[in-house]
Amino acid sequence: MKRINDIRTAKGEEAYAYDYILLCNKVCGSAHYNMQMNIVVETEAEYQKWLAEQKTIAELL
Ligand SMILES: [Cu+2]
Repeated sequence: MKRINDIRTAKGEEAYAYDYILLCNKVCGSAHYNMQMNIVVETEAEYQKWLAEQKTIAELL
């Protein structure tokens, strides 16, 4: 997305902003009405950086 937005910005066009929401598609329980998550779209490098910063369960205990 960065490449596309760099091109759009160079053209003087507004950058795209993606905001996806994941919704549960089954009536799975009492909290189903509020089962949603924000999906973040990143590059592989950004994901690997985020992953390296996460703690393991053992580190959290
Ligand atoms: Cu659900």
